[in-house]
Amino acid sequence: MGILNLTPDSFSDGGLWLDPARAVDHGLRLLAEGADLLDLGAESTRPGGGVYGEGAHTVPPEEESARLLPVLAALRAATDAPISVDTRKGEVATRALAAGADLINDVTALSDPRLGDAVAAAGCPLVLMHSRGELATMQRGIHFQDVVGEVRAELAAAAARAEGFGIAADQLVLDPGIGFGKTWEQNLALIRHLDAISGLGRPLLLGASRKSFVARASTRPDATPDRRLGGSLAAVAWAASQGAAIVRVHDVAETAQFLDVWQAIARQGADA
Ligand code: HH2
Repeated sequence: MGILNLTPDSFSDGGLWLDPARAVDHGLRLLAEGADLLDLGAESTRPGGGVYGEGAHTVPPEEESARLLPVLAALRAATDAPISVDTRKGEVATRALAAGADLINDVTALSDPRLGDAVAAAGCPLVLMHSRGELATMQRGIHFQDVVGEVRAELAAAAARAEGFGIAADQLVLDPGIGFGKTWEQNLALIRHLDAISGLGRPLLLGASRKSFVARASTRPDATPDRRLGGSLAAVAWAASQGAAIVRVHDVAETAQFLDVWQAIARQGADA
């Protein structure tokens, strides 16, 4: 899944793709580089209370839609590849689905009931990502006793909530929410034990690309987001080895090559 952020303030690529024509070109480039699907986001969700200070500002649905819809419409006309829209707002999801989006990626796992209604009406896939608390403060006062077990239980509860909207279990993709209300060590534990979440029986998505835990866990804790590819690939390797269905990444060409070679080596092992 190639990330296309149509925002002025995303933590790693904010402001790069504000011009709709450039954004469309970048989306098509990500597909040419090997992405199987795109994730369009028009509101940054970087959490507050930690490394990102007060975090991202909430964007009104009108503004989010105005950033999103021209790019979505142009990409829809240019490609049949699946297009995901990263939004937590039912109003934006409804408009995006009407404009041809194929799936909705909700980092708040149905905080807006109208998003549940929109997905149920469309019958499309929905990514339910784990997070705790409000985006503005979620990096403060983090407390888990058993991060893997608690994230798994809370994702199971989110899946049950989705079914309450009439969303079928087979529409759901689950995501542990790396960086959302977790310490850097807890992020590492979730990646290491992703297979515990696959026990819920749904495909898994991992979004670790360029996140701050990558720098924190490395010998270069000051590495800026554009210098975190190596560590991001380590997370992709752990995701792939535990059967994750989707990795959400900024660096598509490098990740596609990494996975091609990883799989070729794995196949070689199977034949030997
Ligand atoms: N992470 C981000 C945004 N959306 N969606 C899912 N399902 N999983 C994630 O881990 C995830 C996500 C944050 O990354 P990014 O979009 O690069 O930054 P920002 O939120 O600042 O736009």
